[in-house]
Amino acid sequence: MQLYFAPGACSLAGHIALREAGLAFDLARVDLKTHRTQTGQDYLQINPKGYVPALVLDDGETLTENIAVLTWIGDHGGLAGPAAALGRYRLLEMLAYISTELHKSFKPFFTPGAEAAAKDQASRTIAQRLDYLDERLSADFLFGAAPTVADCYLYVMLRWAQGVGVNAPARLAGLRDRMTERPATQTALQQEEAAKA
Ligand SMILES: N[C@@H](CCC(=O)N[C@@H](CS)C(=O)NCC(=O)O)C(=O)O
Repeated sequence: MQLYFAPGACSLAGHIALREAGLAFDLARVDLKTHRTQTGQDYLQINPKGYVPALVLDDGETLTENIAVLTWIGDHGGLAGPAAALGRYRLLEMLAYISTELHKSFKPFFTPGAEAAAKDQASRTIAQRLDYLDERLSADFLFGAAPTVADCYLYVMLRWAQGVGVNAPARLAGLRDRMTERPATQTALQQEEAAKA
């Protein structure tokens, strides 16, 4: 299995989740400007959408989109989702919220030449969406005492928020710090940092 990633990008969520799950995988770094991997592969042949993540499974199938990649890792890596009756749907609901409402709100920060007003508006939107999650957080992680793939994704968003100067509300800051301390996260961060060199 191979995870195509760019250091610090949203693919970090899948990277941490794969480590949390203890699944065997290789990493392939993608240059998002040239669409080449570090071994010179044309990334557009792997994911014609051009963006990360892409997860190439052992049978050769390629999965893209964070929601699909993370759901697959959760299902195959024994990362328990929420136990309640609607558990699987609650997890998908959360992944969709993080992907389509939170992740997408960062767009002005990654758009060259975006105006300051667009970034200010984006910061307010991100803060509102983090507040929504913070008010509902009642345990160490989104669905209880152990992290799910949704926590891995939220963690990346919380790192980005820090990077663009949006303060995480207290409970979410605690979740971010707990995720940072986990060995899976530490290894993933070190590997992605080393891949920049
Ligand atoms: N809808 C996609 C979005 C993925 C995405 O935004 N990837 C970014 C990195 S966080 C990327 O590769 N951007 C480069 C590009 O769009 O060319 C998903 O959820 O997987």
